[in-house]
Amino acid sequence: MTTTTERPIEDPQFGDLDGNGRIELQDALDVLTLYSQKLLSRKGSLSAQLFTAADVDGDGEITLDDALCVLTYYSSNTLLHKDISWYTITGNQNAPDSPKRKKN
Ligand SMILES: [Ca+2]
Ligand SMILES: [Ca+2]
Repeated sequence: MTTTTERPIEDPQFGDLDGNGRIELQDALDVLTLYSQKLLSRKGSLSAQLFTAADVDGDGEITLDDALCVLTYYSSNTLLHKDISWYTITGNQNAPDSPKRKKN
């Protein structure tokens, strides 16, 4: 599979859009950027992998809610050192820590 990304995004993971292994403020900003690009109809070269990484609540769209979820994850886990799962924040059954997914 060939990828055409504007930025050197190595391997975007769920909520970790720049693929650096950490959920940080930058990842929330990246979701916001994708959201604003969508508003401007500049869909461009958004790969399926990046879309899945950005659509953390799994409703099939990249919206402000997704950015807020990433921000919540970042502030809860990184800043406040709580242990809050993606599933708790987003209710997304396809989240990597969803109990449904762990069964498989
Ligand atoms: Ca990151
Ligand atoms: Ca979404």
